[in-house]
Amino acid sequence: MQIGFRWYGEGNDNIKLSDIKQIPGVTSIVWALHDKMPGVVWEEAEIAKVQKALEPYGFNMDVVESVNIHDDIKTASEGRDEYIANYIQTIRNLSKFGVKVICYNFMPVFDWTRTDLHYPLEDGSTAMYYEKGKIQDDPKQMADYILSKQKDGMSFPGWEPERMARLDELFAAYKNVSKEQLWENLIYFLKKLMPVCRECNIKMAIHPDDPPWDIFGLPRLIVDAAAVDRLLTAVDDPFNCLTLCSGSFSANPNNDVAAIVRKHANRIAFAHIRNVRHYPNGDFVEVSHRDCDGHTGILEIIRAYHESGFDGYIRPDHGRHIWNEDCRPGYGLYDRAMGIMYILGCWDMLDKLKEVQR
Ligand code: CS2
Ligand code: MN
Repeated sequence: MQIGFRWYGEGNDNIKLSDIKQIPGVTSIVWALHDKMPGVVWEEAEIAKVQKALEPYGFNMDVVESVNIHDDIKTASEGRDEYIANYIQTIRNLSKFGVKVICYNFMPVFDWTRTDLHYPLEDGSTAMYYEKGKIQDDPKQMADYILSKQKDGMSFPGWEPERMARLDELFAAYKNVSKEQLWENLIYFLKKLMPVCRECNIKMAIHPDDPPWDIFGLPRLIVDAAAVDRLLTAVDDPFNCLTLCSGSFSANPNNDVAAIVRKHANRIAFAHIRNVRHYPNGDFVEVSHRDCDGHTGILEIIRAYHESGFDGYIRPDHGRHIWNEDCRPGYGLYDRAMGIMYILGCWDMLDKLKEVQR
């Protein structure tokens, strides 16, 4: 298991690499070129800049999150093959820098969706909250709210203002895309990529839909264990992998993340550890990584990874905003650093127990 930490890049994140260096165990910076619109080739010179920034700290750049996918690929519109060719060129360019895993998602229009980015928790911190009743029929209202939270030019991945300005057009493009067609489009995309992934030794690791259900009438695919089975079977290739995001799946209390880990450990390239707490009406809030603070079953999930001999990348996912930190929603330094210590604490103890049991 290798620990990663998501960092948005110089000038795009208040967190410094020198801060991350002080968190025990971190070896990988989970990065992206956040100013690239979906569909555009990531050029070698741009990738080289990130490499140069990471080098002094000894961090590797093995995991990219995300190379976002153009809507024409998701909707099978006319630009799809051209955008797939660009994606393939990006894979080739990334491979020159030793990248091993590309995290991506196949969510129509929106990436993660929340209704309150700073919901007050009882301990005085704030965290991201999803109020089911608010996600009804007005996507614009939600998009405006999320966009209003972006400041100092730091846009949220998947929420590019340029795309959000074309919301009507985007919704129209998905109007005739059924769930089955979206599946076909995902499989078409992956099949085109697999030979290149093999050649470049880069795994494509899909992130589940967050939350794992349809919103605003848009179909969402990667929502439960059955969908994971379907994806991994439809393109049964060791380079077709998962980013198993515990918090995204467990927003639906029926999802058993540890069972997915046990079943598919060899196809999980990247693990996100996030804890959520559910409310009876279907709302949920993100909480600390400590098992008993939420309902995700963090201990069981970590145990499942450990027992499976997981040697992929793992990172803490969204955390709370604590100690008055001025940070990106869900992506502060402090709570995620504590998340890492929790993951490592569990992992080291499991290692120890295994050793004494020998
Ligand atoms: C989120 C997503 O759950 C998460 O990690 O912050 O934005 C995620 O990075 C993307 O959906 C991955 O493509
Ligand atoms: Mn995640």
